[in-house]
Amino acid sequence: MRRILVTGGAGFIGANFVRLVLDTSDDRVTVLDALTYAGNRESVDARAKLVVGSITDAALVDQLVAEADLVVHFAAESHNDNSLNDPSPFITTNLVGTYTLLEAVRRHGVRYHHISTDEVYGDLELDDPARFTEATPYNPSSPYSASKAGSDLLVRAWVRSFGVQATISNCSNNYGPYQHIEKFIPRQITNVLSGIRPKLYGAGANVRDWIHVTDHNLAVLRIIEAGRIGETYLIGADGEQDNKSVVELILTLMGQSADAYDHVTDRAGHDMRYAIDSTKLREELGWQPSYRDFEAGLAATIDWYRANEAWWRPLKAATEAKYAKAGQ
Ligand code: NAD
Ligand code: TDX
Repeated sequence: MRRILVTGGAGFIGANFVRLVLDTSDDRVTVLDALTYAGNRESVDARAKLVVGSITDAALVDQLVAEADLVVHFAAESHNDNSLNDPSPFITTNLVGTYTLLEAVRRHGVRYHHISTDEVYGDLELDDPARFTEATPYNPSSPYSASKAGSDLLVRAWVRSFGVQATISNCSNNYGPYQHIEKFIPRQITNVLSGIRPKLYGAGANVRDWIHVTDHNLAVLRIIEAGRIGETYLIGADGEQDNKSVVELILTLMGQSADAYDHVTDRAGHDMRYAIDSTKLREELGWQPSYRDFEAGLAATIDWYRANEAWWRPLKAATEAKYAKAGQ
């Protein structure tokens, strides 16, 4: 039995992680989450203890880390579009928040796992045969990805300079239940369920490397179990799809005409393509994705949003109003 502190456990990936841990172990979980616009109390499994507070609150973080055997750090400002409108909370939460956690795990000698993104590597051309590996140089494009890149570098420095017992994972785009409806896939599903046409940025040629959230979290558990301290592991499931194909598939699965969507203003600085080579994770730690059929995973995700309208409906009007202001 471990005592795990999960930051950001009321958000999309963290909430799924908490469920997975509680379903598959006798570990005890405390969630530290500020319940920003992206956090939802109802996403937190009732078997976990929820502490509402910020990862930038050094006194609170110190107390919670002192009571933990392991910290898994998901909390972040996570949406690129928001970081273009106002970078400030991205700097505070993603950089100062990570720093605050690192200082606490350093003081208390607690094992730490850092959740990050493939966006730290910048983007690839559509026809580039290369994929991101652990050796790819950092080259972030947006305030969001720059703040995540900075947080990763803080972790590496705290390992090297202070001997903090940490691992890092950089994962590709996740989909699945409990994802905030500002994000691409749930935005389009809930648009269709609301009688709104899906919105595709620009031509929709941009490629994302999709992975089911459960596969991401199983990889994180495997890295915590067997990953080498100080190492970075890339997590990806060979799921490259262009945005236009994803919108068309959502519409088809939901019984609509595949072309019933609108092209809207493109994102500033929009990364063209992300692609992960997860050979290190697969060969060193024996991880493999269990969701290999994107269409089936997407259909199950659509079913989840249909069945859980009470969870997302209160967010819909405000989320769309924010996009409308940006012409998106
Ligand atoms: P999310 O926005 O759904 O959830 C973030 C959670 O963090 C929310 O519950 C929010 O309330 C909480 N939070 C924000 N600021 C906080 C603060 N100062 N103190 C405490 N809690 C705070 O994000 P997500 O999609 O679940 O992403 C989780 C992590 O995974 C992030 O670190 C993100 O960078 C990373 N990641 C996400 C993806 C993806 O596709 N969503 C892919 C790779 C990596
Ligand atoms: O309405 C939309 N229409 C659209 O075409 C939205 C919201 C997005 N898009 C495009 C932009 C991207 O090319 O879809 C793609 C996916 O967009 P997001 O869901 O905003 O994800 P992305 O910017 O790729 O970042 C995601 O993956 C990496 C997460 O939000 C990050 O937290 C993670 O680090």
